[in-house]
Amino acid sequence: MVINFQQIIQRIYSYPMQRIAVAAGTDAETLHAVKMAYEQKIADCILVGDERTIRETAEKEKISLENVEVIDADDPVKAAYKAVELVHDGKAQIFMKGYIHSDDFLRCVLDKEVGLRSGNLLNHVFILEATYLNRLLFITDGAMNIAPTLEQKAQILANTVALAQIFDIEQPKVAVISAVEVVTPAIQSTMDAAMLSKMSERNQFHGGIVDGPLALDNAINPEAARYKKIGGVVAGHADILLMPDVVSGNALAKSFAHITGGTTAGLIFGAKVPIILPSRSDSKESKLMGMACAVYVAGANQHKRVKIGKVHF
Ligand code: COD
Repeated sequence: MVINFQQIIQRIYSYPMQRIAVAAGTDAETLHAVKMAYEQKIADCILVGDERTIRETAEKEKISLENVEVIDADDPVKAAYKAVELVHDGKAQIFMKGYIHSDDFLRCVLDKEVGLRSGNLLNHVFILEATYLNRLLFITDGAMNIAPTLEQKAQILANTVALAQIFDIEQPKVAVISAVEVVTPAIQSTMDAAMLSKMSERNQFHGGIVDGPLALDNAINPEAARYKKIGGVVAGHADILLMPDVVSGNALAKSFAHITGGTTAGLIFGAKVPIILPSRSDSKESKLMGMACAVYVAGANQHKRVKIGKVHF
């Protein structure tokens, strides 16, 4: 089982080198991450974006772009389309967001002609290096599906269980998060959580052990679960947190990064290739770890063909 980002970096050294096409890779943190990825042999990158801005930023930050290909595109959306085409045409294996709004970037991922759709629902997963808990935590969906329906939540769970299994968590424990741990008709997310738990018990979607509703404290902290007398194998030990909506998912992951100083990696999963979707304000370390995780997932795909389970209704 992978418990930190350093282990991921060690594992990808045995994988073939991957190329990442970076859409609007014009900002300092992205350029630092690209440089570190090259130096640490994590990945090669192609920067697509306003070339003048890229070169000026690199000079100001004293970053050498000697080994990095740069393709000029004068605005972020055009850059994203040029970059996704490189992936679509097999000239790069991974797609990454640079200094562009997430919705513009995602529309390009979903483009019917040059995008990276696979027929699956795509979802975003923040992978947190939760050193205090001594494991990786997978938080979904904090960046793509704004207000998922019950059906979409089930598919997001099936996707994320498959992702966690790539990280050698064979039977991921999934907590469906709400504000309370009792089914409360006034809080829709508790109702969805109860239904997802039952659907999981009835094998309506693949893998994982699902329980909910759980509140954040009793999902990840065994003491809190014991104190509130919540039994079961998931309470206190969750690997995956399914959040009620994009606002709560996004706020939880960003509070980890910006209040505790923790490192997160942001991926879109379920597309034809792994996609790195950090927040524009993420640190270079977070962006680099996103790259490492995406390379790891791409390598795992080539080695053992990852299977995403379908949801049955
Ligand atoms: N997986 C697969 N296909 C999808 C998905 C998905 N998650 N979402 C939409 N589609 C397909 C639809 O089936 C349809 O064919 C097409 O894409 C358009 O769907 P719409 O009309 O819902 O698409 P948009 O363009 O209005 O919205 C899609 C976005 C992903 C842009 C939107 O959901 C969004 O803005 N998400 C939040 C992005 C964001 O701002 N995140 C901020 C945090 S960093």
